[in-house]
Amino acid sequence: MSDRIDQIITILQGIGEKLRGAQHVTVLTGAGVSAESGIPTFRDAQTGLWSRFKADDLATVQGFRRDPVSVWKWYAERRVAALQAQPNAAHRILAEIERRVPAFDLITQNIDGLHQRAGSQNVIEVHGSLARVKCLGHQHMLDHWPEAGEEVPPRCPTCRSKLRPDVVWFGELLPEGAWSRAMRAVKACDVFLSVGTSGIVEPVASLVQKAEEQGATIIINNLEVPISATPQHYYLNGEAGTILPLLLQATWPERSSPV
Ligand code: BJW
Repeated sequence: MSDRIDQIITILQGIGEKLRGAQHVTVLTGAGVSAESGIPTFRDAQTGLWSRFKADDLATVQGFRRDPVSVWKWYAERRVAALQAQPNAAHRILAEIERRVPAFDLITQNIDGLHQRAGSQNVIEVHGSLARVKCLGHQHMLDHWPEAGEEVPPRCPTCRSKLRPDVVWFGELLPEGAWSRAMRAVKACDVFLSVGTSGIVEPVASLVQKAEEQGATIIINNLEVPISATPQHYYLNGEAGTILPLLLQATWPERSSPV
C-alpha cells in the first residue's frame, strides 16, 4: 500500500512540474469523478448503472418511445439524487486548478451539475444536463423540469409533444456547440487531464488521442489504469478524491490547499 503511494507521489512530482508550467489545461471528466459523491458510475461491475439497467431501454430514443413513463421516472430519480449529492474533493480541486492556471477548460460527460456547484466556471457539458428538458418532437428546450402533473412525461408547452431529459442518448449526436468548444479546448491545451472515465464511449473517447497527437502531456486517473509514467503520459490509479488533492499539493507545494 505505502509502495503504491510512494510510486504515485514520485509520478505526481513529474506531473507537478508540467502543470505548473502549463499555459492551457483541459480536463475531461466522467462518472468516476462523482462516484465519491454517491452517484453511481455506468460500468462498475457491481454498482454501475449498466450492470442493473439496460442502456437500450433507458438511454436511447427507441427505449423512450417504447416506454416513456419508465424512462422519465428513471431520470427524475437520478435528478433528485444529483440535487441531493454534494461536490467532493475532486470537483473542488478541479475548480481550484482552474483558478491557478492561465487558461482552463473542463469537458464533462456528466449530467449532474456537480462541477458547477463546486465552483468550476468553464464547464463544457458534452452529454447534456439533468437540469434541462426538451421535447421529442421539435427539441424545444426548457431550462427547468416542469412541476409534476398528472401526465408522465409532461408535454411541451409549445408543441404538446412529450418532454424528455436534455441528455445525449446512444445513437444521438452530441450538442454541436458543446462539441466544437470541446474540440477547441483540446486543440489549445498543453496538459490534458482525464479523470474518472473509462474512455469507452465515442466520440468523447477520441479526445485523448487528439490531445496526444498534438503533443500535450496526458494525465489519466481512474481505477483501471496501471500506475506508470513516460515523459508524455502519466497514469494514476486511485480515487480522484485522494489523487487530485495530492496532485494540487505536488504542483503548488508552497500554497496551502484550500479544500
Ligand atoms: C473512478 C472512481 C473514483 C470510479 N475516482 N475514478 C465508434 C465506435 C464504436 C461505437 C461508436 C462509435 N461512435 C459512436 C458509437 C456509438 C456510441 C458508443 O460510443 N458506444 C460505445 C459503448 C462503444 N456512441 C454514441 O452513440 C454517441 N453518439 C454518437 O457517436 O453520435 C454519432 C453517431 C450517431 C449515430 C450512429 C453512429 C454515430 C452518444 C453517446 C452518448 C452516451 N450517453 C451516456 C448516457 C448519458 C445520459 C445518462 O447519464 O443517462 O453517457 S452512456 C454513459 O457513458 C454516459 C457517460 O457520460 C458515458 C461515459 O461513461 P463514463 O463517464 O466513462 O463512466 P464509466 O462508468 O464507463 O467509467 C467510470 C470510470 O471512473 C472508470 O474508469 C472507473 O475506474 C473510474 N472511477 N470511481 C476515479 N472514485
